[in-house]
Amino acid sequence: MLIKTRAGWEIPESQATPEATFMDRRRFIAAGAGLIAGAALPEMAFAQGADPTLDLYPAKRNEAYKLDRPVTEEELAANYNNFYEFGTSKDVVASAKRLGTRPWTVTIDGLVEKPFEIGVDELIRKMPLEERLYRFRCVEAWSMAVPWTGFPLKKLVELAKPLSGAKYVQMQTFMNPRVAPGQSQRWYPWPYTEGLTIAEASNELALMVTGIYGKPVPNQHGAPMRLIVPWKYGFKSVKSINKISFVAERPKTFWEGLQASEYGFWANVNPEVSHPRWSQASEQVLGSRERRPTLLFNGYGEQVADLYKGLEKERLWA
Ligand SMILES: Nc1nc2c(c(=O)[nH]1)N[C@H]1C(S)=C(S)[C@@H](COP(=O)(O)O)O[C@H]1N2
Ligand SMILES: [Mo]
Repeated sequence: MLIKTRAGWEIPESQATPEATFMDRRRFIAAGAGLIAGAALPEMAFAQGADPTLDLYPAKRNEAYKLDRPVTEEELAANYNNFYEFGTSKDVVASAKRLGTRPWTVTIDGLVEKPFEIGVDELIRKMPLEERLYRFRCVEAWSMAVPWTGFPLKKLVELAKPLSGAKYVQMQTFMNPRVAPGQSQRWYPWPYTEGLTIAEASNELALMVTGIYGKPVPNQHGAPMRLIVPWKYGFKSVKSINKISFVAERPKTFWEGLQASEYGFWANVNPEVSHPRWSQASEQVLGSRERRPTLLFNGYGEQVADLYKGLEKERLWA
């Protein structure tokens, strides 16, 4: 039994400025109208055996990726999550356990030589897994630093063999309101989708994540496979992906569909560009009383700034 007390680093409710704030108001209105669904869902427990890829962990760490701060404690990162499919609180561990992550089929389609489906374990075994220490910055102005295990998204792009007309990669989360109560809340544009340009997806930093802290990634962090793009705000790093589509037009993302004025397509981290409702100049480091200055591109400018040359007219920051 976890006793809930507020840790020193937790942001008091009065100061919290989460992505959900404006939605809470809408939900309140909907609740009043009796529209809330999903509250009476049967508890569905999925008996899951050992992860079929367990033997691949821990993967060898790639020492090229260094941190400027301590690694966040595993317990903290694992219990402070955003996964709206399972509710808007940070406490989704129990709820996310309902998601069955095996068997898990990933569909690769759109403008590719030949669309295909592949089981996630077969895909993971085809790919070169490595561990990387990355900083992570949520648009809500908290941050962490964790060891992810995964493979460069670039390798998956190569496997998919996109046609020349493909300009963007769209990644989509599973859709199953029976296990994910949040998906019964119809004012959200489910399923959760995110997108990158092919150039961004082919950047060395874009990591398809299958593990964290030297183990397969647990459900609340986006099992069995999620994206991590550490130079962008956290909402770009879509969880529990089951479909990857190569497309010609810029895909509309979940957060754009919800509130385009606050959450755009590019969403690169920039301390000088405030969110409409709060400053992005500094961040609350999980597990510490410290606020740190936020870095341009979350400190990854050297690797990614070139991607945005010639795009200065775009709204590159969230
Ligand atoms: N499918 C899905 N992916 C998601 C989210 C979500 O609600 N659903 N939240 C995003 C946000 S806002 C953040 S900050 C990160 C949080 O990742 P973590 O819980 O593993 O730290 O996941 C991102 N990916
Ligand atoms: Mo976030």
